[in-house]
Amino acid sequence: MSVPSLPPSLFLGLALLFPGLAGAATLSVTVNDAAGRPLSDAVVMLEPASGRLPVKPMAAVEVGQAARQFTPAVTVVTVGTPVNFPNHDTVRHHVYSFSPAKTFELKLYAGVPATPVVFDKPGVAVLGCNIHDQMAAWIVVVDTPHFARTAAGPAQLAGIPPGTWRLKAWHPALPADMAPQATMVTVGTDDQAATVRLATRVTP
Ligand SMILES: [Cu+2]
Repeated sequence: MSVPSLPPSLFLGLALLFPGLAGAATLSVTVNDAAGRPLSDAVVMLEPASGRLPVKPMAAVEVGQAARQFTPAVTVVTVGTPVNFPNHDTVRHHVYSFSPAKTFELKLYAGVPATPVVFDKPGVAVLGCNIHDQMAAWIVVVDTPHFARTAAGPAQLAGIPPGTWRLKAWHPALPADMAPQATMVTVGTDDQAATVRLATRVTP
């Protein structure tokens, strides 16, 4: 018995299942410091040149405290995301942010605060602890579904439709309260790479 060949209509059906992927490209973004060295923990995002794309709040995001440090130090969330701040230490912490992106205070507490903090505006919230001056963390709130971060290699922004985009990049080494730095990029149908140099603080 011979194997029947697939009807052409099946192939058409498979193509229609993924219309959003047709022609979408991956943009690899390297973020360098002022001296041209690549930065890890940089946050990159793509916004449309005009208008905005719908975003969904993320679920189950945590910025914990352990060994008197925030963990992780840098967190990226979409607008509207609730964030929990569980304290895993035996000492109490007093977590706050005075940043315009989100001003809040979780007064001296142990364990898990009863309600999460909702990050409802785009921007960067700088976190501190009133008790432990060395504790610092950053929550980057993005108003786009296209975001990524650098690690050992470039940040990978996948599934980007062709067009002109505003590429924004941010890193904790930028001067305090400096907004993400923007540049325009044109994305085609092929994968491509971009490099952003940030005016980071000079480190000795
Ligand atoms: Cu503390």
